[in-house]
Amino acid sequence: MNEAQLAAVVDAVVKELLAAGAVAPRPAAASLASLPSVDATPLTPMAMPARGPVASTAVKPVPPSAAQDLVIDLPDPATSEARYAPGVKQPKDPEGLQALVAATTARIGVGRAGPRYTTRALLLFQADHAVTQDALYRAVDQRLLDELGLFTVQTKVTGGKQEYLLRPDLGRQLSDAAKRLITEKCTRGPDIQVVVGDGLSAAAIEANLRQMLPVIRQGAQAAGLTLGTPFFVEFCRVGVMNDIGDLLQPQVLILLIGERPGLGRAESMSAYMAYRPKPGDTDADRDVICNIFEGGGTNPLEAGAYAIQLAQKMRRSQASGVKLKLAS
Ligand code: B12
Repeated sequence: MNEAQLAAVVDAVVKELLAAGAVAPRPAAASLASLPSVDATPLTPMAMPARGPVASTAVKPVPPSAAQDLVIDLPDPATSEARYAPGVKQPKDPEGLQALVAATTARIGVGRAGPRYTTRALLLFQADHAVTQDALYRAVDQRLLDELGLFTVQTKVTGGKQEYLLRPDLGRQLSDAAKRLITEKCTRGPDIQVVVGDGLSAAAIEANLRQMLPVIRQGAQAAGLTLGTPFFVEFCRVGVMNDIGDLLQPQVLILLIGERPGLGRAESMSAYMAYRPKPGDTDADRDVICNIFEGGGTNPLEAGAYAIQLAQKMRRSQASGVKLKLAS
């Protein structure tokens, strides 16, 4: 197919789209410079060379056509208004659909274009996925750790986040250097030991730690409990509690850790807790206060107070996890 034939096909498709109302024609007077740059991607990549400097070298310009009069200008799909607007065209029960969509954060009623997602639904998915990836792959802000006086140790993960994701077993063990530093800096046998771990979301730690840690500190003080020196574990999994318990012998260990982010929700932190954790313990020996975040989850201030209550309960019952349930 030569360029003229290609341009003819493009023109035919564009005319069909315009006739069907699937895209809006650009006002005749508008210049190319007035195009909103990112959102207004021309529909036909084949027509693009005519607009850029590349055209003069590689590909001959496509003659002026209906394709060049197009503007596809989608509003930001991530605003809450757009996010919860049903995408189904001509629903049988619009109010019912609106109520369903408003009742859940799940992606329902997103509509479709033929057998595919609409561009709006796809862009929203990609935007939310980007938030997730960002929270997962980046490190917790060092300034926050400094501000809260936390020193950092690492697990046996040495190959960055990629290895962390592929080898959960390494994230459950402290490195030898970490063991030495913890032994050197921390007091043994406190009533409560707080540890912070990046886990699966740096954003979760950044969003909640500044609020929750002081409440735990104050709560422990008010309850007359000794608090060990808190520290930060990079590349951390929940199972690292066993190694820390073995080293420091706290009565109760509280691990504040970033939860696996959901699409578009990355600020959720958990407090995993255990009574006298030791090698060989499993999740059946632990409890978790989950979904700690402001605006819909467990508020970090309340979570801090609750963690202290739970710690006292564990100390009284000398148990955690399933054993604590059975004891109470
Ligand atoms: C991933 C996940 C799982 C995975 C864990 C596998 C893995 N290797 O990652 C699977 C599918 C096995 C799982 C199972 C269960 N889970 Co789960 N899980 C989650 C989820 C989605 C993310 C957890 C996370 O990000 N952890 C942080 C990362 C860094 O930790 P990790 O070291 O990589 O993984 C450990 C933890 O995830 C831990 N874990 C996972 N679930 C639970 C539940 C409890 C009670 C405990 C103590 C530990 C624990 O197990 C992993 C291995 O040690 C959370 C949702 C949330 N909002 O947190 C629910 C969540 C923690 N799970 C929950 C529950 C109830 C369970 C089960 C008890 C369900 C059941 N009835 O069988 C089991 C218990 C499993 C166990 N480990 O003993 C609840 C806890 C509610 C509560 N407050 O007690 C949550 C909050 C989901 C919810 N909203 O209901 N879970």
